[in-house]
This record gives sequence, structure tokens and C-alpha cells, in this order.
Amino acid sequence: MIFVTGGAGFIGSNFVLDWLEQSQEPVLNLDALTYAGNLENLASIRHDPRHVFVHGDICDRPLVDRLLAEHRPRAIVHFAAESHVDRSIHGPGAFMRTNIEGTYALLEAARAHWSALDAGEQAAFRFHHVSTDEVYGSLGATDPAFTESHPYEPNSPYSASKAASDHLVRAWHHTYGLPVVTTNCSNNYGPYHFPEKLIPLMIVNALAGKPLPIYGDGQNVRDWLYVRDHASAIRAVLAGGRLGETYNIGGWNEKTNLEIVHTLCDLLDELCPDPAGSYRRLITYVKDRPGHDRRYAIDARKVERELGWRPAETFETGVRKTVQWYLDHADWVAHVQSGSYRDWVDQNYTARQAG
Ligand code: NAD
Ligand code: TDX
Repeated sequence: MIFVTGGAGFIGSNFVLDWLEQSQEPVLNLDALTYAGNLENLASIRHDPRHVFVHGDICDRPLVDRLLAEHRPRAIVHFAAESHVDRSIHGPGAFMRTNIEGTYALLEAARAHWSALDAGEQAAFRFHHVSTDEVYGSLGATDPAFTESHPYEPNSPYSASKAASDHLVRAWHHTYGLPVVTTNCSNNYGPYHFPEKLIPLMIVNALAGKPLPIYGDGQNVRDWLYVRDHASAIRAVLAGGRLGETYNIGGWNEKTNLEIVHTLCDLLDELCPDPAGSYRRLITYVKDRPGHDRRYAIDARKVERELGWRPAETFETGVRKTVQWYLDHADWVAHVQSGSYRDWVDQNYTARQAG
């Protein structure tokens, strides 16, 4: 069994679905179901006995200890986090608690669990920490892409909290020998992406005829990776990554935000024509995000060279699938927008309550 944290969020749920398609090995999924946690993402596996969902907090050490003792997972894959940069600017507290204190609590629980394993189990155990390229800070237009040895220069409360968590994971390896691997991935996109983030927000707003807010001049650059490709990279690193190492994961898809929004508008114009002309008419420039990082770019050669990982999707195929998914899942969008997705805990899922 593997133990996933944050498996009801965007990437975590895609990872759990991918894992159960690729493997028979069960998944224990601990998620606090914050606003970003949505059990509707896991509706297709709600009767699958290989998926054990636990509604609870990674900061709850007695709960995590009990789960580890009861299920004896061979690996922890740690997704749980507060993940939205804009929210971290308006209210950093939750980011410090979950991303830093939560990772600390999980590391300590993992260390106690791992220390009690026999030698063979200890050698096989992995703590896989899922992190972001934002810990490296911002690049200039002509700078080379981030390698794993790029200095940490986080600029937002979110990225600072993730950087802190990366450092904790590193220290638990060097000091206590906990067998860890960390992946730093670029911007993900795909199904079940909460519509506060750029790509799903633009799709959902366009379909509702609402403005498409572009921060600043729209020339900030991100590298984009289809979420199932992130899942396959995590599987590859979990299986073959070297202990104590970090691996950058990216799609070699640098795009300006304006390019992204133009692409989305053009795809929507093709797949669901705008009665008023083109969705591009909705583009609206708004005040910039404070401290907005200009450019992220990932050098993913290490994971490609050592583990043979490659993304399956190009940006063009992945973004088309994503737009089609949102067109086909108007119910999911409506439930997220109305807040009724939260009712899934009671109505559609047998959630074991924490405590
Ligand atoms: P998300 O916000 O969609 O999901 C986070 C999940 O964690 C939610 O299900 C939430 O309920 C859960 N959670 C939050 N606090 C918790 C707590 N205290 N205890 C238990 N569960 C808790 O985030 P995401 O976009 O899926 O990101 C997942 C991970 O990947 C994060 O660690 C993030 O930093 C990292 N990451 C994200 C991206 C991206 O583009 N979204 C890119 C690189 C790395
Ligand atoms: O309405 C918007 N308008 C806009 O111009 C939003 C929501 C965003 N933007 C810009 C800001 C960024 O330059 O688009 C870019 C992408 O923004 P987000 O979707 O908020 O992502 P970002 O800030 O790049 O962070 C994401 O990628 C790295 C995830 O949210 C993080 O969790 C991950 O670590």
C-alpha cells in the first residue's frame, strides 16, 4: 500500500486515479477536504476497495501515527498543501501551517514509522515530497532554465512555505537517514483543476461570458505540464529515483500567460463557438499580482536521463483534452461554483472520519 496525502486535490486525485489504473497496489488517501479538496474528483473509484479515503489533517500527528501503524504503507507521497499563490498573498497563515508544520508533522510520523520497520522494509521505504519550481524564484528572459542545483530564492508566501518544506525533507534525510526523494514540478493543467488557477479560470469564465483577467502585461512565462504526465513522473521517481535527490519535472512548454489565454479562446471558439464573436473579446488587463514572478522554466534533463521519463502529451494535445474535459463536465464546474461539491462527503462517499 502507498499512503497519499492531499489525494482529493487537483494533482493528488489525478495521481490516485492514474495509480489505480497502472497498478493493483492499494492507496490510503488522507485529505483534510479544504476548499480545494473535492471527493467528486474520485467518484469513479468510490466503490474500489483498493482506495481507502480518510478525512483528516496531516498536522494531526496521532491520526497519522495510527494510519501508519494500521496500514504499514511502503511509501508516502506527500501532495497535501495550500497551493494558490494569490491566496497566500491575502492570507499566508494556512500556508505556514499546512505546508511547513504539516510537512514537519508528517516527516516525524514517517521517521517513527520507518525506524520501527525491519531492515528489508526500511530499505524499500520512500518518502516522496511533491514540490514546485516556484522555490527557485524568478528567471530573466534569457536565463537558462532551472536545474536542480539552482539556488532557492522563493518570492511569495506560498513558494517560501514550499521551500521551507523542501528544506525540512532534505534535513530529515541528512540528519536521520529518512529515505526521501523530492520532485519540483512546473505548472500543471488538466481535469479537476480548481477554477481559481489560470487555465480553468479562463475556460470557466469564457463559457460564462465573464472577463478573462490578465495580471499586468500578460508577458509572465510559465512552463506547463499535463497533470497525468506529472503523475507518471512521480511514479518513475518513486520507483527509481536516488535517495536524497531532487528531480525537476517539466514539459519544455514555456508560454506567456497571454499566449495561454489566446490558445484557450481559440480552442473554445472551435469547440463551443462564442455567440458574440470570439472569446478573445473578454480579455481584460487587471492590476498585477504583488511580487509576480516573471518567468519559470524547468530543465528536466536529469529525470529524463536517469529514469527515462518523458511527457506523453504535447501542450497542444494536453490543452485540447483539458478544454474538452471542461466542456464535458459542466456538472463538476457547477458543483464547484455552487459549493455543493462539499456535500459529496456525506452523500456519495463512505468517508472515515478522523479522530
Ligand atoms: P490543491 O490545492 O488542488 O490540493 C491540495 C489538497 O491538499 C486538497 O485536497 C486539500 O484538501 C488537501 N489539504 C490541504 N491542507 C491539508 C491538510 N492540512 N491536511 C490534509 N490535506 C490537506 O493542490 P494541487 O495543485 O493539487 O497541488 C498538490 C501539490 O503539488 C502541492 O504540494 C503543490 O505545492 C504541488 N505542486 C502543484 C503544482 C500545480 O501546478 N498545481 C505544481 C507543482 C507542484
Ligand atoms: O486570473 C489570473 N490571471 C493571471 O494573469 C490568474 C489566476 C493567474 N494569472 C497569471 C499569474 C501567473 O503568472 O497566470 C499565471 C499562472 O497563475 P496560477 O494559475 O495562479 O499559477 P502560479 O502562480 O504560476 O502557480 C501554480 O504553479 C506552480 C500553482 O498554483 C502552484 O501551486 C504551483 O506550485
